[in-house]
Amino acid sequence: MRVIHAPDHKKHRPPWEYINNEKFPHAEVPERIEEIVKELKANGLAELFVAPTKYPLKHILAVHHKNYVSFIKEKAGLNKTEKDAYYPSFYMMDTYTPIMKATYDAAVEAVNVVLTGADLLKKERVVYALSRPPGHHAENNVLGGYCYFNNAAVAAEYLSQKGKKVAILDIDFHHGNGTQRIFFDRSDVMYVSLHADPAVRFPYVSGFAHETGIEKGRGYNYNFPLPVSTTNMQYEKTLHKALAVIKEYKPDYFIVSCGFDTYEKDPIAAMKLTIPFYETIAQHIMSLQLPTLVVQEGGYYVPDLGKIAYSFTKGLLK
Ligand code: Q9C
Ligand code: ZN
Repeated sequence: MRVIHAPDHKKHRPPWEYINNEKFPHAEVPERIEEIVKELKANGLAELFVAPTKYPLKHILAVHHKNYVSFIKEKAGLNKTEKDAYYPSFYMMDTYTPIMKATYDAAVEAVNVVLTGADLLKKERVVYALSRPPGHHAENNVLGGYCYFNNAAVAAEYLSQKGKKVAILDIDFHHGNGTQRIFFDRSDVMYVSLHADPAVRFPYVSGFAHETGIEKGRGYNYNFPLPVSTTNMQYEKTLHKALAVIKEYKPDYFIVSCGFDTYEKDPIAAMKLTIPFYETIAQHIMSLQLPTLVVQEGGYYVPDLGKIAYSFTKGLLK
């Protein structure tokens, strides 16, 4: 196992999110990742850490429209200090996802983190990519939900070359509308997601069970919306169903969009999963015995993020 981590994300610090005109301190802070790093290292896993290598922009452009990519770069460049925040008027789905001076570089680096992880799957059975900012809400030309470039989607596109099949399991609290949309018409990348019912939770507009794919992608998209206050036991039952679907697909690679906002104390979510249960989730994931790339998505209760990630990691290492 390897853990990929890089420092550039720290300068990307969105100050506020606006929810119905009201201003809230932003949940997606740099300390999220640093807490995970601290705890994994404190538990003797420091030697697993590697820095990312740099990849050409073409891998991002394979998933995102070129005008969208240059929009983020250009607007980031307009900010004078690291505290300036640009709330875009185009290419956006919400008022939660400002472009900061460091956003473009951080988002590019997050992609480098996951691509480095993808390449390491040649010799590792599992890699944990500590990507930040997160990615699964970002569509081809839409940012939102704290996401700019869709890290998991770029990795999936990269790994799906040469006729390989990739399955993405999304266990973030929120539906990954971006990832779903990017692969909705494709059969070589399957998207399977467990998330809070979108009728009542972000992103509201997608994640319903009837969304099963279009054209060639029909039958390769699976949504498992869950009650907002889902417990370990309910979650595990649905996880079994999701993993059975993936097993039957027989993918060459397995990507896990891994959010820890399903945790019982998460400040922006409401599920009831407990710290030891993340080890169980990871064990179920590893039971598929596939080359597995874990991509960090959400998770906002900073004081316990390290413990959650360590619990999850123990399951990956079993
Ligand atoms: N009151 C990720 O976990 N905020 N993004 C909703 C509703 C948006 C979460 C606020 C949540 C986005 C990657
Ligand atoms: Zn989330």
